[in-house]
This record gives sequence, structure tokens and C-alpha cells, in this order.
Amino acid sequence: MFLSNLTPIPELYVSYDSAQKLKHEAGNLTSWDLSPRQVCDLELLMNGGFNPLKGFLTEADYNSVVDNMRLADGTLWPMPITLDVSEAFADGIEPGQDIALRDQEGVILATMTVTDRWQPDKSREAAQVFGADDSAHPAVNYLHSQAGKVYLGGPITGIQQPVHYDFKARRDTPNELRAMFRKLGWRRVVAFQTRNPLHRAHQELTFRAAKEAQANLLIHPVVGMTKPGDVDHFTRVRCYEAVIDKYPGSTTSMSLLNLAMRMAGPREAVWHGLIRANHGCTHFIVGRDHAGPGKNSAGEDFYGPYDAQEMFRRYQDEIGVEMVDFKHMVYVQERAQYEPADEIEEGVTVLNISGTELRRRLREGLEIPEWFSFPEVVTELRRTSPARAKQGFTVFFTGLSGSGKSTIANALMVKLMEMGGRPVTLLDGDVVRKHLSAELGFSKEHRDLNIKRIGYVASEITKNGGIAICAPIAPYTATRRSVREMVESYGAFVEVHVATSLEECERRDRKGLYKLAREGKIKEFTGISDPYEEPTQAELVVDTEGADVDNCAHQVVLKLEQLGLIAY
Ligand code: PPS
Repeated sequence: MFLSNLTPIPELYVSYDSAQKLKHEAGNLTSWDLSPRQVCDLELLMNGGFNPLKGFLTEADYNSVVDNMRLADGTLWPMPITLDVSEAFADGIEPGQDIALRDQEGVILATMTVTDRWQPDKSREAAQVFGADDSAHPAVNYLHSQAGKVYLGGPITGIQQPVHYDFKARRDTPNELRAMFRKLGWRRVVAFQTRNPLHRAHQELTFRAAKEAQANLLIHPVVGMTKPGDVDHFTRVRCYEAVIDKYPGSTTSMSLLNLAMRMAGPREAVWHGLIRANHGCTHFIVGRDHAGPGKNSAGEDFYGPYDAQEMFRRYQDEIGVEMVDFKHMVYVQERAQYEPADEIEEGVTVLNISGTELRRRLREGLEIPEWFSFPEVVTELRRTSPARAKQGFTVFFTGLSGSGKSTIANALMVKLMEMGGRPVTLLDGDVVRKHLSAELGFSKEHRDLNIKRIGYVASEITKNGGIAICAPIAPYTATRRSVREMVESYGAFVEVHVATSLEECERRDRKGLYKLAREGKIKEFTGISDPYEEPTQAELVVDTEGADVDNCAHQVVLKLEQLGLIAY
């Protein structure tokens, strides 16, 4: 049985007066600082978006969700909503204890009574929930490289919503949306989930979906966390605001959903449906490759293109919203309109611009035709993504000590400064360790911290339109990848593997460190007594044994040119 969209949904908040009291009392509790993803999860737990969950999953619920897509009591719930914490924090917590949950500014949002504490089998979670224990999947990568080792479960007492300073008027809780639908007399509402800017084809398909379902339309974009590399939500919301005026008056509304997506394809579609049911929607559009994470590490799709629709159909009655399957819309030139691809007769000219082609045109500053998108949307996208040759970027050298990273990086810096146009900053391994990371040693933990600091600075430089050249050893694949993700939200990340062999580095032994490492006088020395995980997907591999420094730097310049990052 699902709730009608007219009745309010249960929330986990206490009354205003109780919240004031609780806030003072909670100040004395042990507190956990929530990660950005946990803040998103908590918001939807508290406001009923994740109804019927009453808190972060207990161990029994977690196991049942992972294995059967159901809570222990049999209720359909496909996604583990867990509070992952560090071992050190978990060690100080006893089951039965109340803890305070704080946002990143230290504001107490909720308390939680910890009933369960356990160490999950993350590989099993990855395989069952995401279909493969493959770190090419963004949520699997998150699970292994960012989520804490221990999960805590238990009921939540909500004190206050996370504060949002942006697009306040566009954010609605499930009950606010339900109240709005009640007020407007919207009994049938079809929701459209999106993490991308809307173009004409989307406008056409959502409009048709609403007509087909004889329903009003809710554009319900995700602004919490989406796939790394997506267009940022500020730009997207400005684009949506431009498109919303293109629908017939008062048929359509738009509301922002602070969800942290997992890109779990079929399971995610079911989850999205349950969330929309909670928000008072009666219908939900599910497209081809819904919430798809892209390719796996073998270069294949994680899920089949219609797996999400199939799974949704199977659970539709329990979800409580009806699926409207996405029609792939294409532009028919002769008739100057969008039509469903499967209804078009042979012999007409069909035009289409893929996401990849759109990104290429934006990157290269090329024309984007009006039949494809609305001029207001294109203007917004161009404001955020100027042509690549005008954007910031990061060149990230990685390789063994003495491989030649710093020398090539220096040569590259000079060449780029000679060309001019953008400020260039060199973050050399040795130099960073003198300033930014002066207190760090060479344990895995310290190396990771060092690389993440470099990544953070490089991403800020990239965001502000500069060129960052980094030249640390950066021996761990997962850390290099998280730096890539940090930078790629703002511009290109070009990984250059300086692949000088260990034998050659040791033969050169410019700083005499290899000798000391062999004698055991330097511990944890990369290549000798510490690992170096070779990159497998670097944009460029340079071999310093067959070429001089100038030539190596020139190879990087050619790569940058090929990627459209520099133009003469
Ligand atoms: S890391 O792993 O990326 O954090 O290392 P990085 O910051 O690039 O620092 C490497 C430079 O520090 C010197 N050094 C060592 N390297 C590796 N292992 C150990 N134990 C070590 N101790 C000191 C070494 O000179 C590295 O400089 P490069 O320029 O790479 O030769």
C-alpha cells in the first residue's frame, strides 16, 4: 500500500521547541562530522524522502538490502543508506549510545541512537548492489577509497534541515511538494529525474510523457551529488530555469532534489521511483540506461540499456508509481520537429547530437544549432565551459624518484610560459614537501595526504583558469584517481607517466637516495621498500631513456595541443 500524494508523509524531525532543547543537550554528545554524501542522505532521511527508513540502516537491514533489495521486514528498499565512519571513531562508540551528527560547519543536524556497529564486506556490497567490484564504477570507487571502514546504524532524531544558500525557493521537501500538488489540484504528477542540462529533445519527451500519462510534469533534477565530471548544479539550474518557461503555462513545475546519486542503474531506478512516490508523484520517467555509471574497467557497459526499465516494471506495484518509458526523441529535418525514433519512416533526415559531440563542440567553441538546444541554455553552458583552449588544466606527472619528473615539468613550465596566455604554477614533489607538506613522511597515509593536498591546489588553479603542473611520485592508483576527479570537475587532467625504469633511476641515483635505501638507511623508499602502482590509463607515457628532456617536454606540449588545451 502506498500513500496517496494528498496525505503528508512521516518526517523524522522533532518540534521546534524540542529541537532547541535537543540542540543544547546534543552539544555534549560525541559527534560525527558528516561527509557531503552523508549530509545528502540525512536530509532525505529526515524529510521523508527515504520513507520508510527511520535512520541509517542496521546490520540486519543492510544485509537484507544488499542481498534482496528489501529491509529485514520485507519492505522494498534497494539502496544501502549507511553511516560509514572511521575505525578510530567507531572504537569509541558503544551500542545504545546517542551521537550528534554535524554538518561540515559543525552545526548539529540530528542525533542518532547507535544500535549497530559492524565492519561491512565492501566487495560483497559492490558486487551485489552495483553489479561488480570494479572501481571504474563511481560508487564502488567511493566505497573503497572514501567510505569509512565501519558502519553505524540506528534511528535518527531530526533537529534541523541542512542549510542551503543557493536556489532556496526551488528546494522542496516531500511534504512541501505534496502540499503544492494539493493546492494546485495536481492528482497525477509525472516526475523527470535528471543530472544533465535539458535540451530540446528532453523538453519534447517530458512534455509528451506528461500528455501520455495525462499528468502534470515535475522536473526533478538532482543537485546533491551526481556523476564525477557532470556539469555543476549551479549552471544546470540556470539552464533548467531557462527551459521551464518553454512548457505550456502552469502544466509544469521544477523542484531541486538534494540526492546523492550512486549511479546504480536498475537498483537506482527503483530507488528513484520510491523517492518520487514519497514526493507525491504518481508517475516516473525511466529512460535508456537510467543512472548509468558509464564503462567498466574492461570498457563495457555495467548494465544493459533497458535493465533499469525491466527492473522498475517488475517492482512497479510496490514502488507505488507508474513507469513512463522514455522515448528516444530525434529531430526530423524535413518536418522541423522532434519525434520518437521508433515512429519515424525511412527516408527522412534524422539529426542528433550526442552528449560527447555536444561536449566536443563546447570544448572547441563550435556552433550548437538551435534545433538541438535553446539559445539561453547554450549561453549558460558556454559561460561555464569556455572553449578548452581558454580553460585551466592540470598536467600531473607521476613516476619513480629520479625518473626525471621535475626536470621535464620545469621544461614544460618554461615552454608554456613562453606561449603565454595563462598563469602556470609548478607543484614539484620536493618543493611541495618543503612547504605545503613539510610535516609529512612517507607512510601510505602521509603520501595520500600529500597527493590530495597537491590535487586540491591543482583543482583550485584549474578552476580559476590557470595551468597547474604537478610532479610528485604519487605511487597509488586510487589516490591519483581521486585527484583526477577533483580536477576534472573544473578542467582537463592530463596524467603523464614518466616511465623510467627502476634500474635506470637507480643507476642514475642523482640524489644518492637509492644507495641509502638499499642500505636500509632510508625506509619506505619507493621502488625499493615501498610500492609504485604503475598507471594503466595515463594520457601520455614518456620514456626518458630514449629521449632528452627537451624532447620529453615537447611530447607533452604536443599532447596538450592534440587535446585542444593550447592553441597558437
Ligand atoms: S609521494 O609519494 O608522491 O608523496 O612522494 P613525493 O612527495 O613526490 O616526494 C618524493 C621525493 O622525496 C624524496 N624522498 C623519498 N621518495 C620516496 N620514498 C621515500 N621514502 C623518500 N624519502 C625521501 C625523493 O627525493 C623524492 O623526490 P623525487 O623528485 O621524486 O626524486
